[in-house]
Amino acid sequence: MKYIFFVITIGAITLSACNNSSNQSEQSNKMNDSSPEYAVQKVSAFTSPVNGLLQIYLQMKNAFVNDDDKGAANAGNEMLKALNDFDKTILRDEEKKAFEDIAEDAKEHAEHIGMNAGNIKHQREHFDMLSKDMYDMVKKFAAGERVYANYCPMYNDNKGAVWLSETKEIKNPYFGSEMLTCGKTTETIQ
Ligand SMILES: [Cu+2]
Repeated sequence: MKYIFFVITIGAITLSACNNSSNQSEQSNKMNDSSPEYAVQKVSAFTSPVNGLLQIYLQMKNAFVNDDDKGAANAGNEMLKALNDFDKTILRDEEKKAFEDIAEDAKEHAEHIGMNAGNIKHQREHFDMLSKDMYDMVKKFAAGERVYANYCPMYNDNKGAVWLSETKEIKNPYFGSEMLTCGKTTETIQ
């Protein structure tokens, strides 16, 4: 119940994040009545407080899969904004600290991804860290939907790296077209 206000805030953020891609035609059809109040009505109420952040993360992940540095940078900027705008007043006191710890770290990585279009190698280094943060986030606060933790054993000189995905199908965001199917699913997070 306490999550409903969250969802409304995050829903608005998510919708604005999606506007430049798939929602565009839908948006423009409803230009006249698509006030934020109208838009959030469409977001299902009882989902996770961090689902909006997850959606932006998944957009970013898919940009990296497509070797799209600019798309990743856009998502990085959206992520930074969403983290800054996140309404923590809905969280219980004991949750606030945990959220802030993760969010502070995530902001730095989101920011660096946002300002490094043209240097996808460096963006991916931050994506590695941001993925760890998002993993902690969905483990702590629940994702609001099923996500998979996928693992690439080769990234970062074989140190390995995890990413979250909406699908079990391996499409590697750390290597993109260079090694698209490298990796395996290590955990299903409900
Ligand atoms: Cu950096």
